[in-house]
Amino acid sequence: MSEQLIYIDGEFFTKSEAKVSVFDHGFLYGDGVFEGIRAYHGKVFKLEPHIERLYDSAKAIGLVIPVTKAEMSAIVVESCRRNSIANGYIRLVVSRGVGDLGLNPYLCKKASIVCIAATIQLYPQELYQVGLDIVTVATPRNHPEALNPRIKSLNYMNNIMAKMEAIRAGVQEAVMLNLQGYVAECTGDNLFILRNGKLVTPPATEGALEGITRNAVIDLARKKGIEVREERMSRFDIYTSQEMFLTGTGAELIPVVKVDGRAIGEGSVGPVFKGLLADFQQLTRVDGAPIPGLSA
Ligand code: PXG
Repeated sequence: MSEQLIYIDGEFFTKSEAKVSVFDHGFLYGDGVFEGIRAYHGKVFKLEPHIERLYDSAKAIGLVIPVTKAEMSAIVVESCRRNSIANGYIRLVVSRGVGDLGLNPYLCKKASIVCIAATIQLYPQELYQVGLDIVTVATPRNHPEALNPRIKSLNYMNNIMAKMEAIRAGVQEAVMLNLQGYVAECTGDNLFILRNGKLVTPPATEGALEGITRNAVIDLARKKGIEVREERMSRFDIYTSQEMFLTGTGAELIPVVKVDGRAIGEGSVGPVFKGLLADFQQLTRVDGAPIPGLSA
C-alpha cells in the first residue's frame, strides 16, 4: 500500500512529513476541538452531524474555523478517497493554531486543520462478543461550567485520568459520574441501560457528550418500538438494569456485562443489545456521504 496521506491546512503530506509546529496551542494547551468519524462501505457515516458538532464545539470555545462546513466535509471525503479508506476511522482536528508561549489565544493568527484517515480498534474483538467488565471511578466528569463535556475539546485529561483508574483496576473502561454523583458517561463512549423494558441514557446536560452513535441508537430503538428515555440515573439504576451497553464512534456498540462486580441482568449479552447492533450494522450500509470510487 502507498504511504498514508494526511491533510494539513490545504495540502496533503505523507505520514513522515505530516508535522505541526510545537508552538501550536493545540499541542501547548490542548486548545482546540476535534471529531472522530467512521467510514463504512465506502461512505462517511453521519458526516453532517459530525461537522455540525465540530462547529458547535469551536463556537463554544470562541474558535473561528477558517473553512466552510461544505469545505470541511469535502476535506473528510477527500482524505478517505486519497487513502482508499472505505472502512475506517477519520480524525478531524482543528487547533487554535500557532501562537506565543502564553495562554492568549488571540495571538494565534489562524486555526489549523488536520485530517487523518486511518483505521482504529478500541477494544479487543472478543469483548464485543462476551461484553465488558467495567467500574465506576472516583474522577468526576468535568463540571459543565468549567469545561462543558458537550464540547469535544482537545483536552481529554479528565477522561484520561478516569481511563487510568479503570486500567489500574484491571478493566478496560470507566463509568464517570458528574459532581452530583449521577451517571454521566464513559471515557469515550455514551452509555445505555435497559430497565423495566425501557432504554435509558443520561441526558447530555448531566455531563455527557451528545454522541452521534448515541443519537443513532435512540432513533433505531424508537423505530423498533422500544421506549427510550433521556433520564438522570444513579449507579443503583445501573446495578439493577437488565442490559447495558456503550456507544461511540471508536467503540461502536459494545455490551457491558458487569459493573463494580455486579452482574448486569444474567451477566451475559442481552437480546435487546443484539437486535440494536444488527440494526446499527444495517444503517452503516445505507447511511453516509459517498466517497468517490469507493462507494458501492
Ligand atoms: N463521550 C465522549 C467523552 C467521547 O469522547 C463519545 C461520548 C461518543 O460520541 P460519538 O459521537 O462518537 O458517538 C465520545 C467519542 C478514541 C475515540 O480514540 C473516542 C471517541 C470517538 C472515537 C475515538 O478513544 N469518543
